Amino acid sequence: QVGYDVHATEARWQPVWESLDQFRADDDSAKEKRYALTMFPYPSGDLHMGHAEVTALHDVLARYWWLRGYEVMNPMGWDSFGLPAENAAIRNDEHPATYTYANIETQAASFKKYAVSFDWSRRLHTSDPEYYRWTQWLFLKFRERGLAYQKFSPVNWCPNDQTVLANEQVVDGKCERCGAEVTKRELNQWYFKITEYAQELLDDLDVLAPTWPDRVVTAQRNWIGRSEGAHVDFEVEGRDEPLTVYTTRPDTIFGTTFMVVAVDAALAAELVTEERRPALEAYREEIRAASDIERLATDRPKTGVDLGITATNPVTGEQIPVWATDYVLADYGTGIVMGVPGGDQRDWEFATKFGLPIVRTTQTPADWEGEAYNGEGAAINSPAAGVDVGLDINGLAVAEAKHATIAFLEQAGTGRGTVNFRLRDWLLSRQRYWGVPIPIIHCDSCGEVPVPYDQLPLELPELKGADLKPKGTSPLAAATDWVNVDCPECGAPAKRDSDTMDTFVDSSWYFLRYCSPNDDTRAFDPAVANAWMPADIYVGGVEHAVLHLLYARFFTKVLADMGLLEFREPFSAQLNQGFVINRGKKMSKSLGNGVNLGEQLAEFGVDAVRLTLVFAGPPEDDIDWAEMSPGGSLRFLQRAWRLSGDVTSPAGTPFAPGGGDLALRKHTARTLHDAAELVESFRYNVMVARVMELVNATRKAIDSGAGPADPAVRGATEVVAMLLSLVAPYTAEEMWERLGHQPTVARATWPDVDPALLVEDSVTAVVQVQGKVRARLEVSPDISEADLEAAALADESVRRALDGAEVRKVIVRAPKLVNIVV
Ligand code: ANZ
Ligand code: ZN
Repeated sequence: QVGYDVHATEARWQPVWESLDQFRADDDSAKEKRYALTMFPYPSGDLHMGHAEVTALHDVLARYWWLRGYEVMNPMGWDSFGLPAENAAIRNDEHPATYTYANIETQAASFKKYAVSFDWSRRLHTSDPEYYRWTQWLFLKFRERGLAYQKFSPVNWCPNDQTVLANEQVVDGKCERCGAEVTKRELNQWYFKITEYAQELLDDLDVLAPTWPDRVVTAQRNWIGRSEGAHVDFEVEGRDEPLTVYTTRPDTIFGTTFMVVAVDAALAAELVTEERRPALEAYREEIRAASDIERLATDRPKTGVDLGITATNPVTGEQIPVWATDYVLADYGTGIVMGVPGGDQRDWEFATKFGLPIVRTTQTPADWEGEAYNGEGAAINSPAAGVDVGLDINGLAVAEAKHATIAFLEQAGTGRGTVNFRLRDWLLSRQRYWGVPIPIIHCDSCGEVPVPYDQLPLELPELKGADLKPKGTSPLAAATDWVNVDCPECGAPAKRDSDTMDTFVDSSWYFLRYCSPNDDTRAFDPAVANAWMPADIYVGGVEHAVLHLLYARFFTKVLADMGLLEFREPFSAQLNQGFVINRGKKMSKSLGNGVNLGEQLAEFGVDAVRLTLVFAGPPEDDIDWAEMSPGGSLRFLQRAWRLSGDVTSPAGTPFAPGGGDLALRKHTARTLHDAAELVESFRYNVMVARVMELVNATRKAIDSGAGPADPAVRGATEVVAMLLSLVAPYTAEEMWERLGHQPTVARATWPDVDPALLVEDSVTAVVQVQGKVRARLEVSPDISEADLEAAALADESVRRALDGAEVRKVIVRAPKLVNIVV
C-alpha cells in the first residue's frame, strides 16, 4: 500500500470524534486541571492561514496535556461585535447579525474539519444577548465602584467612519481602518478608570516576566509609562491659581526659559491676552489634527503662539513668557510644560524657531555635538555664577540634583515630588450600532440612571442597512422607540444612552465566561473560575501585546477586588506566534500574494498543512509559505502511516512491547522523554524533527534490522502515532486503528519511560595528570572506579605524561574524572 486517502480519512474520523465528544472538559474532574486558551477570532469570512497557524500551534500543548492525564479546558468562541459586520450590513442592506452568524458557522465548520481539540460545549459569541447581558452587568458593577464614568473631552474622530477612535487606532494622523484624516471633537464619553490600577498593572509585570514574551512585557511597561518627577507651580500676576507643570527633570529649573501650554487645552484660551486672542484662534484653526505620537515627534516643525503673559520661575524669580503649542498634549501631565531647551529637543527646536534663550543646566559629555542633552552629567548654571537664590545644585548628578530641587520646592511650597503615568483612562463609547448598548438612561431630573439589573440584557433594537449609515451620532439615537423610555426612578420621559461599548470590553472577560458558559444567573461561577483560572497558556498574536492584554488584566484585578476571583492575573504563560507571510512579504490583496487556506487543505489535507506550520521553525518566527513544502509534509505522513501497516506483532496493551531490539527501544524511550521537555518549552518544531528521526529508525529496523515482527518496532510505531496526534490527528488516528487499537489515540495515556533505557551508551571521562588534562576516554556510564583507574593508567598519552614518574595518588570520580598525582 502506498498511502492513505487524505480526504476520505478526514471525512471518516470527523463524525467519530464528534460522537465520542472526547475533549469535553469536566468541571468536577478530580484530575489536575489545565486551561489552554487561544485568542478567539473575529468572524470575518472563513478561516485564513493565520488562524490555521495559531490553532495548530495552540493545539499541540492542549492535546499533549490530555495525553499527560490532565483535565483540559480548551474552549473556543467568537468576538462577534464590531465594525466589519456593520459595514457589510450597510453595503448589503441587511442586519449585521446576518453576516456575523453566517461567518461564525463557516468558521466553526472549518475548525471542526481542522480538528482542533476544542470543547465545543463551551462555545460563546459576544454578540449573543445571553453573553452581553453580563457585559452590561459588569459595566454597571464597575460604575458602582467609580470605575466607569462620563466626561466631556476632545476625542479622535474619524469623519469617514463617523466614530470616535482610541489613540492607538490613529496611525500617522489617519484612521487605522479607513485611512481618513482624523480630526478632534468634544463629546461626552464613557471611560473606564484603568489608571486607578496603573501601579499594580506595572508591578505585576515582574511576576509575569519569566513566562510572558519579553516584547509583550516591555510593550506594556512602556504603555503604562511610569515616570517620577515633580509638579512645579509658576505664579502669574493677577491670577489666583498658579500654572502647574509636570516635569521629570525638576533639576533643570534653572534652564527654564519659557512655558508652553497645549493649544487645545481650555487653559490656553483662559490665559491669552485680548490682544493675542485672535492670533491664538487663528493658530487653533490652522493646526491640523495629528496623533499624539506625531505631536510629540521631535522632528515635526514647531509651531506656536505667544499668549502675551509671563509667569514667575519659582526658584529664580525670573519672568518667562508663556506660549501655546501643539507639541504639548492637553491630557498628559497638567497640559502645560516648563520649556527647557538645553534638556529637551522639542523645547530646543521651539526656542530656536522663536528666538527664546537657551541655557544648559547639565554638563554635556566631552564629545557631545548634539543640541538638547538629557543624559547623565553634573548640574551647571544652577544657579549661574554669582547668583544666590537659596538653592545651589551645581556639581550634583542628575538624581541628586532632582532630589535637592524637589526638597527645596516642597520646603518653599512651590512644588511637590510626584509619580506620573502615561496610561490614560480607557475610552469605551462608540457611536456605532453593532456593539453592546450602554445600560444607562439619561433623565433631566435624576441624571444618569442605570438600567435596573432585572431588565438586563438591554437588547439592541432591530436596525439594518441604511439605518446604520454613520451620521455623526449613534444609529441608536435615531431608533426613537428604543431610545425614548421612562426614567426608572421618577417615571418622567427620559432617553437611553445611545452609544455602544468598544468591543475590547467584550473580550476582557470572555475567558471567564468559558468557565460557566451556560450560567444564566451570573457572569460566571466564581468557584469554577477559580478552579480553572488563571489560564495556563494563552496563545495569540503579538498585535494584542498592549490593549487586549492590558484590559483583560485590568478586568481581572477589578473582579478580584469585587471578591469574585482569587487570582489577580488572568494568564500565567503566553505564546505569540509569528506571521504567515508569502514570498518574503506580508500577505495582502494589493500584492496578490495571499495564500488561501481552503485551497491548501484541498490539495494537501489538514494534517500536512498543520504539520508544515508546526515544523516550520520556532513558533515565534514568521513562516514564509513560499519556502514551505506541504507536499513534503504529506510524504512524511504517508511514510509514518506505512509503518503501522508493516507491524506484524500482535496488538497488546499500547506501549508495552515487551522487549525486542534494544537500540530501537532506547531510541523510542529517548524520543518520548525529550518530546515532553520540548513540548513544555514550546519547541514544537524540534519535537516534530525527533519524530521524523524515529520514523526513519523504525523503517530501518523493519527493512534491514529486527524486522516487522519485533516488538520494539510496534512500540516505536505506537509512540510515533501518539506524538503525531499532537500535530496530525487524522494520520495518527489511522495509524492507531491499523495498529489494532480502539479510538482515540488523542486520549491514550502517555507511557512511563523506563529510566534504564535512557542511560547513554558511553560517557567521556577526563584524565588529568598534575591537574592538566592528558586524555579523554569513552567509557560505559556504569564503569567501576577500579576499571576506570586501570583504563586511565593504561592510556598511551597518560603514560607519556607520567614519563615513568612514581604515582603517589589517584583520585577517581567514576565515570567522569581521574586525577593522577605524582
Ligand atoms: C522639563 C524637562 C527638561 C523635561 C528636560 C524633559 C527634559 P515622560 O517621561 O513622558 O513622563 N511633558 C510634560 N507634560 C507634557 C505634555 N502634556 N505634553 C508633552 N510633553 C509633556 O515626560 C515628561 C516630560 O515631558 C516632562 O519633563 C515635560 O518636559 C514633558 F531636560 O520638563 B520635561
Ligand atoms: Zn428621572
